[in-house]
Amino acid sequence: MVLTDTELRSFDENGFLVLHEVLGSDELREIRQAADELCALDGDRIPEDWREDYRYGALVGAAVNTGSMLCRLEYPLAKDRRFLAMVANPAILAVAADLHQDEVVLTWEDMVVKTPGSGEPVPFHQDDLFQSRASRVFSIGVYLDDSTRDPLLVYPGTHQLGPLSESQVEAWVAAAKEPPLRVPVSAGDAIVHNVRMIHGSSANTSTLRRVVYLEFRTPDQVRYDSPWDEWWLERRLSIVPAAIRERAALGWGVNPAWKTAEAKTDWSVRIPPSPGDEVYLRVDHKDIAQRRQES
Ligand SMILES: O=C(O)CCC(=O)C(=O)O
Repeated sequence: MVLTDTELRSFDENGFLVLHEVLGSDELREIRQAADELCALDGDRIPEDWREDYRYGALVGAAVNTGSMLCRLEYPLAKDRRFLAMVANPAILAVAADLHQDEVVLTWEDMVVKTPGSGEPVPFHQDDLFQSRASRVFSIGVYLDDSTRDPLLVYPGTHQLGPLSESQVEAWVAAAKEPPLRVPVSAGDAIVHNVRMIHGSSANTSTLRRVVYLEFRTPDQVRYDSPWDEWWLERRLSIVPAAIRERAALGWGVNPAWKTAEAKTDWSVRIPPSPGDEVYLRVDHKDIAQRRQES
């Protein structure tokens, strides 16, 4: 275990946990460079088969896919091997394994880009797209930039309300007696959040803020409590082993602050083996719905 009992209890009670210095300075520099390069692409310079992954305008609401301000980059692992290597950061995998107490599989990856002056807030919400209904899901948001002036805003404990509709979230927030809690962090830190905790952020008027969100579930959660099936799971299972190999190939270590993560984790036990040799780095979330329609 890398998380203490106090941290585990706090996560259960509040629905979020701050992890400091998950990325060391070298890894942070590499990931930022990868993000800079991908964010700098626009128009015809974006390879054709990546275009649908570049999202503009706002993450939610009427301004989704409007204008030219990048707000989200989907499926980053296939676009730069450094993002893939980051998935195998020992701190990230050890925290995921501690919180699930089981094998883990990556079920979501994207980069939120809050461009300064874009004016688009992230309205309060629970993450409900493709969600598990009966079991706990969490996402690890790795910060590439300081969020001091544009932090994540959370309502601690609200994951305990269970799944809510958009209008129920809106009503709950309107009636809340306390303002949301600001959770500012530094570049290289991460915030784990229970996807049911009500969270959001204001319009970014300060500096660029990018966060890579990595959601982990267990293979059985995917099998028995998710919209996906064994076909999708098999492809997803190839990602973490590929990330471990990529990280070793790049020679990336662990930030000294998380040395125990490396020492205490026996990856061969916690990471289910990939069912085949093929590596799938862009396993679309919508594939299952499309395949069901086609069959
Ligand atoms: O990083 C943020 O401001 C929130 C992003 C978020 O909640 C989401 O992408 O669902």
